[in-house]
Amino acid sequence: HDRRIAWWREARFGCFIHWGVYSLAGGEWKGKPVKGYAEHLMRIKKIPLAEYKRDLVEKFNPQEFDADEWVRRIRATGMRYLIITSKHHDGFAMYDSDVKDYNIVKATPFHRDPMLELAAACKKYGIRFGFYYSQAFDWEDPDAPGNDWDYQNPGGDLHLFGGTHWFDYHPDMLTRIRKYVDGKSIPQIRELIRKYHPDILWFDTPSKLPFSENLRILEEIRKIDSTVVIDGRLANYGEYHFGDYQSTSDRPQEFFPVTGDWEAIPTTNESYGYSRYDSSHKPFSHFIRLLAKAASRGGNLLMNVGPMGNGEMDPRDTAILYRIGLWMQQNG
Ligand code: JFZ
Repeated sequence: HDRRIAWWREARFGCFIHWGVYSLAGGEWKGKPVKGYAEHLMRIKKIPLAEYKRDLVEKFNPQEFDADEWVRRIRATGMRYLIITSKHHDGFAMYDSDVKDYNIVKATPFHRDPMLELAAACKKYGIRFGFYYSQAFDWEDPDAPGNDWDYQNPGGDLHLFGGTHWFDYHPDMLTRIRKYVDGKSIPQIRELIRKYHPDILWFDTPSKLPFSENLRILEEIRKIDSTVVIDGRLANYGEYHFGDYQSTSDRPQEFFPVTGDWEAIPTTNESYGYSRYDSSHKPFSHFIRLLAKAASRGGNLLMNVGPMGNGEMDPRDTAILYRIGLWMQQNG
């Protein structure tokens, strides 16, 4: 564990990126602003899969995407690692997957693999690289928890605290959950490891799967990769977590714990995915203070940005990154 996490302990500052076909909608649906996390669009508006495909997937063509430019910007900000959404809750793979055709190379007019390009750019500029992967929620898979509009599957709401153990009341879901985990989650995680050799894997919303399933995923990862760093949201049981470090809540004022290896994940505004109507961006000085606070308490800051559907970063985000970079240059 100590050897595995050594680079992460020194890194201190990283870039979290939420980018997917939902970025094209940018927090707007049928001409109206949508409240909440922009990456939760499909769930919030209960968009049928067929419509989500037709209006977002088949239109996703981020021609302005330039991996080199993103990574140079991240490096200039003083960030030392990058974690990007390889698959968020919508179930859509932002990389070339052999497991399912529901991915950016096979299902969009873009036909490129941005994760391959980012992995190469990170290697070139000495930035550690890894993936967010939604192992639990998957609104595309008919057997996964979460989609109660196409499939009537339970576990639909985010229900972070109140909705745990929902599967105890739906024993019928257990075999189907296993089918999803064995048919999509584990094979896709394996392929991410084999194809892109990530330094870190970031999992989320563990309460959407039985603990035993999350643990099984962890075991499968460790069978083929003993060095990839794993966040604490994959398998946790109350206070105990089986990852390499603990992820705090998204609210940085609740920075916890103050001991052990931990990471906070503030986003620039109130949404992780790009939202054109959310202009609640904090000043750059806010993040400098968070960084100092985290570092002084032995934690990392994984600061989130939400690039746009055309592949460019949001100018409101890059303005903040630029100012942080200047400060880092002067105060190192
Ligand atoms: C989850 C995701 O649902 C969200 O879209 C985003 O990816 C974020 C990083 O993680 O949302 C959460 C999960 C946990 C908490 C808050 C938001 N929490 O514990 O406070």
